Amino acid sequence: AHMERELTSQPETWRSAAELAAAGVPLPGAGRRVAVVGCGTSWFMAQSYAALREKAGLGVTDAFAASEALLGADREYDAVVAITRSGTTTEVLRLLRAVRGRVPTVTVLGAPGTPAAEISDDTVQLPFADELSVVQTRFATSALALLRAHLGEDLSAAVRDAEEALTAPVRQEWVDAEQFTFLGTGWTVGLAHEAALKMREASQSWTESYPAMEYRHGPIAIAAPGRVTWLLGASPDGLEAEVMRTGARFVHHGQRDPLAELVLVQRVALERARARGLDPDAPRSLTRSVML
Ligand code: F1P
Repeated sequence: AHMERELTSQPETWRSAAELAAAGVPLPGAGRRVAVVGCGTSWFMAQSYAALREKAGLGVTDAFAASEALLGADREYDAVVAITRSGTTTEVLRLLRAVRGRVPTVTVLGAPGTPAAEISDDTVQLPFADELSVVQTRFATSALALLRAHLGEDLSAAVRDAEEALTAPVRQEWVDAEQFTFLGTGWTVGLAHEAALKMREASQSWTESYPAMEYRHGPIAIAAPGRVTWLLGASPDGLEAEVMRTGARFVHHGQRDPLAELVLVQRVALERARARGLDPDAPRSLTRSVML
């Protein structure tokens, strides 16, 4: 019941995240070149933040999987921001040790007192969003909510939409669907990857995810009746018609904040786990923190 309880608390934890951002947090300001890193869910949140920070005009922002970060000596970043719920993920620690002292500021978004926090110059803690579950929900979304608020966004509509997403119907055709492909553009590409990961982790579902326009360059070949193509965020011209021609179901709630739409997908993942007799709190082959 951890995952269900934690995902249900998201409107509240996003509100806390917005308050924390308003109170002031040590995150890189305008004009600084930033590399944002993480693993799994945290990497996807890094991708969303990178797209938002660049769009907000704050400066070059690149997201990397911690294991594949291109942070060689000839890459001049002013700051590294690592997102990590556990603060113990092997690849994140390796990366932080490698850049410490070379990159001027290393900031960790995560729990206090962890190995990652010890290697950092600054830590931004989200104690109200900590989790017991293996599968991340509120920590990740609250971290992104905090980052959005720090970029100056008003999150009140997103919080309202999240409340609505917690009571919206989970359609039986989503619970029964054979396959899902999640799509996004700009900052919602990271959310699409996260939506797909949630469904795999919690419910062993076959899911894929792509930038929306990339989907047309090959992946659409598997779209078919009984399968779902689910778009988060803005809809590119012509995409819906193209998906409809395949017979796949197209899902797009254009009025809802995309981060709140992710809450609905988390609920679909939970329902699919239940329908398959799986315990979403004991996902196959996963641990709360991945360490070598
Ligand atoms: C990142 C992560 C999660 C994943 C799994 C293992 O952890 O890869 O995204 O769902 O639970 O850990 P962290 O560095 O944010 O603690």
